[in-house]
Amino acid sequence: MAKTFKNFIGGKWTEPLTGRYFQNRNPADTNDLIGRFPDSGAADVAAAVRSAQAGFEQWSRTPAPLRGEVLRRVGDLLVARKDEIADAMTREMGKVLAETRGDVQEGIDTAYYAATEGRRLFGRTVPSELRRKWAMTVRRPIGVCGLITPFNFPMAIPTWKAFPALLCGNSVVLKPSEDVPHTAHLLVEILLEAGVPPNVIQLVHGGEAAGKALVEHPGVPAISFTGSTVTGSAIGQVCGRMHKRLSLEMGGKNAIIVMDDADLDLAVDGVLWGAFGTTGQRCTATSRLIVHRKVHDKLVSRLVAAAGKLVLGDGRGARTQVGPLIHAAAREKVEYYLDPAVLQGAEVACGGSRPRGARTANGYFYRPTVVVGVKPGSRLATEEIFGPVLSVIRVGSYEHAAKVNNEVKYGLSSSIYTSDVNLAFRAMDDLQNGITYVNAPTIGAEAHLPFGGVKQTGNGHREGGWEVFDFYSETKVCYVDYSGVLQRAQLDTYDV
Ligand code: UN1
Repeated sequence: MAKTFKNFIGGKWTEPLTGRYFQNRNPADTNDLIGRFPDSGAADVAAAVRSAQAGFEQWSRTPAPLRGEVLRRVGDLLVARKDEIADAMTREMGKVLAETRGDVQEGIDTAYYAATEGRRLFGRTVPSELRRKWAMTVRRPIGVCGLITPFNFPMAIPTWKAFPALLCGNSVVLKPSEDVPHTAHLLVEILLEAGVPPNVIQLVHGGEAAGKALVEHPGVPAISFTGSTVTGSAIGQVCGRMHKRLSLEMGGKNAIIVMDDADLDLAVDGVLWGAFGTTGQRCTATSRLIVHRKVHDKLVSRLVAAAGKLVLGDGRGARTQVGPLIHAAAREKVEYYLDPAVLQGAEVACGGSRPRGARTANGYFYRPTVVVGVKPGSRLATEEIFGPVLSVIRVGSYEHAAKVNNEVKYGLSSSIYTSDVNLAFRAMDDLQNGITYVNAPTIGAEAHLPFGGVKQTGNGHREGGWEVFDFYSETKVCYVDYSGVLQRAQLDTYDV
């Protein structure tokens, strides 16, 4: 009998007021039922927000260095339980164990980075234009933060949002993806064990109804969302109307450019990892390969040979290199894009079908796929697929490659493989993305640098690094006039 999980609301594990639950199954073997999780509604969210408001009163007054200490303990607990948590993550999300361990590591890095920020969280002291007057800024917490997270990084992304939010003194309501509720459950257990006061963290499981109620709740002044651009715009409209602070991290159509002077061995390894790691289900995944015609055929034939050898299976298997897609709809989306009508004349060079064989029969597997002859501007070249599909576009020059890279509506990450240092620097100037890699694939962002994209990938905010603390805090300005007389800014002047 699979376990029935609860929400964490009001300082205790609680059943949903809706009385409804959804099933969480292993995408590598749908016969494996992991558990039943609450399908929460607006009343559950309202209870969570009430509790988080009480938590905010306490936590916002806790000194930031102490909040940092709690997060350091969170990091320590994640270190101690890394393998066990990674195993649970692979079971519900599908990617291979090495990758879920990396996902937990990203959470650990985020915890330790936030912990040290508790002893910084700098404001500024600035000279006043008047005598005997100080001017300075301090950072104040905002209130209850509503965090809505996706399935593909079940640990890293909730930590990217929750840890800086908590460090800044906010309380949190987390609504994780229904595809990975178990990881969120484990994370909240760890936060509580580390000493986050019970009202400060709330976990509300569920789908669209719970997410919508959180976004629309007037007691939640800040929302952070990672997911599709379509959902992000719907959230943006509500937040705009309600004057909420909003951080959006959305789609990508990331490209690796391979120039004719590139180290091709390095490029093959990079493209394979970028395109098929996490079964292509990263916002940062390499979904386009823009390759110089002089090396096109050689690179494609090596890629096709290597992609065909990748071992598919349960991510917990020792030999597995590529796990399943997250659910049936994700695989159907991949299949839709590989339909001849959508391919628009492009050609499937490898993959293009579900694997055969008993090992993959009960999961949402799809073979790593390389499509050649993709035309710039076509659907395969411009739309996010979020699966193991690489679209190859042939170009004749760096200028053309940069143009193709930029002619999509997304702008998360990009990459160039070249041995020409001048070209590498030109690419860093020209490519319209939040992140550009040189001689490395489009994935692999580190927790202590800002993460995010331009154009329709985001809305100007960044996660990670030092910039995320701006999102989760209000800047307050304090003026102290100790002259003892009325000094009127902009009106009173003094001799030098
Ligand atoms: C995501 O896909 O939403 O750079 C996050 C990377 C990871 C994070 C990806 N460190 O691929």
